[in-house]
Amino acid sequence: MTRASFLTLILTGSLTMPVLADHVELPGMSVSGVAGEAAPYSLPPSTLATADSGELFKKLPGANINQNGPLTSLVQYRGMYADRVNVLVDGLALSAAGPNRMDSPLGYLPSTQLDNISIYRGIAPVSSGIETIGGTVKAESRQAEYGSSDEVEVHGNLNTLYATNGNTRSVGASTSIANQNHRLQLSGSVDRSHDQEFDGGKIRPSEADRDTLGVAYGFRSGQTEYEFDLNHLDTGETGTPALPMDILWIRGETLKTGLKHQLDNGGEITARVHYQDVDHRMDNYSLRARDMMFRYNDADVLAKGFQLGYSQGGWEFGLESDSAEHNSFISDPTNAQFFVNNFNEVERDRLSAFAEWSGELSDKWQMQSGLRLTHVKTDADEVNINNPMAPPMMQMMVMGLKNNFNNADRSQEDTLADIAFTFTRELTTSLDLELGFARKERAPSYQERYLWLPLQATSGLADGRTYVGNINLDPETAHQFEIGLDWHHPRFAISPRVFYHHVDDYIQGTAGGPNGALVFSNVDAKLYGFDTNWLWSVSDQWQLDGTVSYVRGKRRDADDNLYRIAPLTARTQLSYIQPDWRVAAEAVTVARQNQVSSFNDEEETGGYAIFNLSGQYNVNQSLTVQGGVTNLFDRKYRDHLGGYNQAMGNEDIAVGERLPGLGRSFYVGMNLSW
Ligand SMILES: [Cu+2]
Repeated sequence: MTRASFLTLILTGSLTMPVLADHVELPGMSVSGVAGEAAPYSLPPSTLATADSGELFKKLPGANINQNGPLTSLVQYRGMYADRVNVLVDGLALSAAGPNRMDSPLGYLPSTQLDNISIYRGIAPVSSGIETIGGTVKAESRQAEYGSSDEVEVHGNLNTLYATNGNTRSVGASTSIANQNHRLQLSGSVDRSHDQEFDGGKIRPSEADRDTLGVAYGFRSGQTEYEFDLNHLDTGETGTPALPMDILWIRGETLKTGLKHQLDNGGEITARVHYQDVDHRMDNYSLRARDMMFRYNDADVLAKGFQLGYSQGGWEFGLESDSAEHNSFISDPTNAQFFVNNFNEVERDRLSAFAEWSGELSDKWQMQSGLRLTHVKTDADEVNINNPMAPPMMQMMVMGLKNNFNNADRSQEDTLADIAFTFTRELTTSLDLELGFARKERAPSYQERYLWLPLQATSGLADGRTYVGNINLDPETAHQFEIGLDWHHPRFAISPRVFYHHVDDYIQGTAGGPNGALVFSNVDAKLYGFDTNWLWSVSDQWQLDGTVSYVRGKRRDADDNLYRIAPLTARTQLSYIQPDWRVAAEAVTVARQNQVSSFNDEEETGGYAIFNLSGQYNVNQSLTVQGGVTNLFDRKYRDHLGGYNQAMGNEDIAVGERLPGLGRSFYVGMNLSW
């Protein structure tokens, strides 16, 4: 048993078996030959208090969430977020229809359908994806398994959640028929909630509405397996108070199909194609008080790609390609003359190949090493605007921007080279050392390059500033260094990591754009910090566990901090565990964040602590009931990553004020499987 599965087992022990039965076996795990934690690292499923899978991601070391709305969780890992983190949902790097990532990757996977969420701690292997400068996160939905014989088996799962805050109602269900050769699964989910509350009023708009539907089919015979997956997402009216508009809908399909074939020489061949087609409409007046102007924005994405892979022994090779085409068109329902081509047929195509090796250098040292080369090609069509109501000076400025953009050479190509080395050395039977070095690159996003008119279409930055793009941006290049320990005893485990990222050509807004806008520019930055998880089995029934995460992000070429960096955060949980039930009390303690970005006019936030209680009871083999309370003392706090209110007409929160965190919420749920 590896060390991570040991951690997992004692954390989940109550669900299936008495706790100590597992870690009495401990000495066995040190000779399993796998030093270090399992990668990627995940936590066992815990009680669900919201419909948002991001809540579970936050429990991982170094992990946090930039929250722009109840279903718009953007992953932050060690201070890097949005386009910098490679988030895979069931293995796929999803493209976003929304130019502000209202359809964030985790928004495609409701918590009632989530099987697990994991992170490659530290340096993500090059095999984990294209553009992994900020790491790779994997979120996986529940999948039906094959049967064990020709006999047809029927299985299923029903997951429900009710939470008082926002009157949240969520259901996720799946059912499958399978034998040893076929598996067919149907799944669906429904999420509904009203405006969320805090001590002092309501966060408006923060209602949510989302349905999903999925069908998955698998066939295996001999050494070949074939898979087909089709998922439909239908997000309805959902608030995003940190952004200038709210979601009216996000609708579309993601399809993927693939083959896996084991060769007689021990190798494995994989092939996969995917297709994603998502439409999105947002506006600035249906869910919030109207601004001076009515605005619609219709956006869409059409993405497709393929992956080919070959692995044998410790070697893995891959060739993959994807392309995404984005549109965003702004109109005015009260003025048929008005329109803006915000993004017109913007394309971002990637072609990438990698080779990776992992294995033992000696009986003490292990290594994983890889090289990935990527070619990124971006382009955009000409834009137009018609705004007859604008003052003449404004018209002139806008015409100048339009003509500059249309006359520019908008086709750009970047070549990225990623190199990663991680070494693990066994120091003693209970202590391993981990070292990592990498060079990782990211090409500019389409917003950073092709946002031609000062707007807030910034992949979800949500700082309230308008930005303009810069066609000639260079890719970001990070040199990453990491050192860590994995210390594991029968009753105690801790895995601290220290990291330093030296980023050249880091892309952020700098002053100097038209009309006070920030211009996306290449600057120099560094990010450093530490994070750890830890676990202490105090007795057979009592267990303490937690994480501590710290990151500092600074400019190197100017005296400023990076924007929207998570403050020092510790999560500490005390559990009382019995074979059939467990209860836990969790403290989330967050320090003040006074290292803020002056370029973004970022406001400081104060420190706070919130307390959560949870409980789980296994009624029998197939039914688990759960419940709890989050923010027990109804503490009013401001999440530093929560963004600023941009919705007018809420007497409880002023425009420009940092959005409050959620107030107290009681929740109950159950998980039934058959
Ligand atoms: Cu949107």
